[in-house]
Amino acid sequence: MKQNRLRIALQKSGKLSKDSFDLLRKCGLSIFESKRQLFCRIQELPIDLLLVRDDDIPAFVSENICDLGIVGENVFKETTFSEEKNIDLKTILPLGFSKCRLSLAIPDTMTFNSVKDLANMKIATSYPGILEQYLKSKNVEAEIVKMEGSVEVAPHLQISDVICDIVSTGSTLEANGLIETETILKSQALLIGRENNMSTEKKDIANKLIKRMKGVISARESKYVMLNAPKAKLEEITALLPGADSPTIMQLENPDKVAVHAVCSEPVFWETMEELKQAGATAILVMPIEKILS
Ligand code: PRT
Ligand code: ZN
Repeated sequence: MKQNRLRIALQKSGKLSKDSFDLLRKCGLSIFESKRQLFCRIQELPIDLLLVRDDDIPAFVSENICDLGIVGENVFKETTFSEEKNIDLKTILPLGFSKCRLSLAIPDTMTFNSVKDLANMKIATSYPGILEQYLKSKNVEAEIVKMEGSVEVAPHLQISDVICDIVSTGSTLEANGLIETETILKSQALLIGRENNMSTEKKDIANKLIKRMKGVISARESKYVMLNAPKAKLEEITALLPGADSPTIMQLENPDKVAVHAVCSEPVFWETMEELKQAGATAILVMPIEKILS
């Protein structure tokens, strides 16, 4: 009988790949990558990975070639805005990596007060669907020039007046004499799937994987904190622990002191540790958590 294996589309090589592979590895999947390989069979669960260009991932999922995919929100939104037919895609889980933004940027010689100043200008972008929606929402009419890449050189070549492109650190814009003015979309990697149903077998595998992914994502931010506290200061100290549900309190040999152990679901900064110390806590340990299943 043909095995009902779940197929996931991933970017083969690029800014999404490493974190996508790392996430799946942390979910217990062994992945052996090879440069020429397009297909990767997972041993631990009935899952196959299809390694492709990121732009093809929404279509692979909507056309039922794959059941799930990991893609940037920018590419996902562009597909859903620009496809004529109603494509059957949904976001299952934001994954919190490959963060970037889609922004408007102008030459540093140009003055800019508001997006209204872009009326009748030429805007170069690889994201015409998202840009069109944005301009419509602002009641601005401008000419969109579609480019596949190297958008940042468009104003130099007089292809456009301004651009709308992906920004991460901002160094590409700066190197090309451009200034970021408006953020149109904040993006991160998404796990996507179809609206319509999968077979029960596939759904079970997908749900198992999604639960593990959620566990990895919440563990990423969470820390296990251990400290000793004077009993008299216990309330003040536990109130300082960020996102701690119900700490474990244990009596120490010294009758005036207790040990406090807690899972903090929000980042524990140096400032928090300094405040804990000031409140009387000692031996403060902050440890990473690998997995959480709740
Ligand atoms: O070959 P393939 O088609 O699969 O890959 P690709 O070259 O189209 O995409 P890739 O790997 O560059 O990016 C994949 C996804 O990563 C994007 O769709 C975004 O969701 C996300 N991402 C995160 C980024 C960036 N950061 C990023 N900095 N995508 C692109 N960039 C580019 C941007 O286009 C610009 O040229 O980096 C430059 C800006 O970076 P800074 O740091 O100079 O601002
Ligand atoms: Zn691409």
